[in-house]
Amino acid sequence: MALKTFTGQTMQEAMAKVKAAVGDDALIVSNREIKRKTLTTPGLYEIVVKIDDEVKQPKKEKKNSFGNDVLLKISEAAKEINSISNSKDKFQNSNTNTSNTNVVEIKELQKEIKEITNHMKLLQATVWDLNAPKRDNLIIPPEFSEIYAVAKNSGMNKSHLDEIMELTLKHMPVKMRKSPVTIKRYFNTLLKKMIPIRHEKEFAVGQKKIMMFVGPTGVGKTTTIAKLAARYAFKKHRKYKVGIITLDTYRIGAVEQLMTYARMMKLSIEAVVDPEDFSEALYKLKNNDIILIDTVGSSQHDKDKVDRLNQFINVSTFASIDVNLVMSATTKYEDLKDIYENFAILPIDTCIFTKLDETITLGNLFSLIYNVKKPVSYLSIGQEVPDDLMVADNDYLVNKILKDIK
Ligand SMILES: Nc1nc2c(ncn2[C@@H]2O[C@H](COP(=O)(O)OP(=O)(O)OP(=O)(O)O)[C@@H](O)[C@H]2O)c(=O)[nH]1
Ligand SMILES: [Mg+2]
Repeated sequence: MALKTFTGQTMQEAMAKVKAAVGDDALIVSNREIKRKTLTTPGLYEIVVKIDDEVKQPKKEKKNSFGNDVLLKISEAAKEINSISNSKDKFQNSNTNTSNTNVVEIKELQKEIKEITNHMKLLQATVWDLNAPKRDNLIIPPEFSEIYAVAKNSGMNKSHLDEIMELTLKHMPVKMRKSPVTIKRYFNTLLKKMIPIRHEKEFAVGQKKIMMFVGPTGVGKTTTIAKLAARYAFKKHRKYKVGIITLDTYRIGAVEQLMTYARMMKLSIEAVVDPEDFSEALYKLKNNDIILIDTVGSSQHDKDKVDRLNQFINVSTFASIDVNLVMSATTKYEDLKDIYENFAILPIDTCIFTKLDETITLGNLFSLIYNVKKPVSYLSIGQEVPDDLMVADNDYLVNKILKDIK
């Protein structure tokens, strides 16, 4: 008896493959949806069937040679391990001089390893002492070395890290400081408290929400809007009426990009060029619960382009505009800070970070938030519309920042 897996973009397609390969008598062991169909990618469904030995034998030949080689090696290794453990049993049972000598040798070896480990720990602490960061005569003790190194390598700004360390050392009870485990737990909790989060609130019927998305070029503003539109219109318990306005009418294809999403989701969309037309567009979409506004991406140094957005923000009379600064998590701290400072001529309410899937360090993101003290509202973790979006979660962020620490 063996198991064989068949996949298809739909369950029907996977089933057709089962029938073609094994016939009508196939015994299905399991079937499941691996990936649901999204607006932009097909689904993936899997059926596992049981096939008997006669069928399996010829098919085994077809298996790729890599799989066979690995299996062969594993089974050979298993045999070898078996024979070694058998001979070890024999040794132990025979109670000869040789086995006694072995036990003594192993004990000696264990003792030596323990001594070397102790030496290494001492050496590590000495090196740490020599290089230990000093702030206002405060020396960071060796027990903090691992957490300090991980946080520093995460892209966190050094002066922020030193400040936090100082805070930790000042407030942490002396007894707790002796154990690296409690230090890590304390540090983890502290970082979490330092990341303000804006939780997603349901809003009352009749209440309007207008959200504008601003930020540098190519960070994922339009994609995030498409994800949020789908989230509010279809994925939440209450189905909100969502309208979209795009101010990005300069670039060829930009309007079309958003139109495509709006058409797929059957949402109203308006394209606006001038601030004067903006109030008319808002009026046209007045029956929507939520209006999402896309803007043209601009370099943070193009002050005129950024400032022009203020003209649109000031036009809205029937609801204030919630301004979301979208930034990529792949941008280093100094650049994030520069982006924030230049976009801060707009009344920024929250930060959204994208492309978390494209980086393994998030200390930069932490440092920006620590510095500007604006809450994080959403995190984008991939290109898939609408699935790769999550509401901001400081547990998730801190665990990623301190990822190397178990
Ligand atoms: N890996 C990854 N790619 C993303 C993410 N969000 C967006 N992208 C990709 O980034 C590229 C740019 O996305 P857009 O949504 O067009 O970015 P934008 O900010 O609207 O760009 P401009 O309008 O040109 O300023 C696209 O290829 C997106 O699929 C994300 O979270 N992860
Ligand atoms: Mg865009």
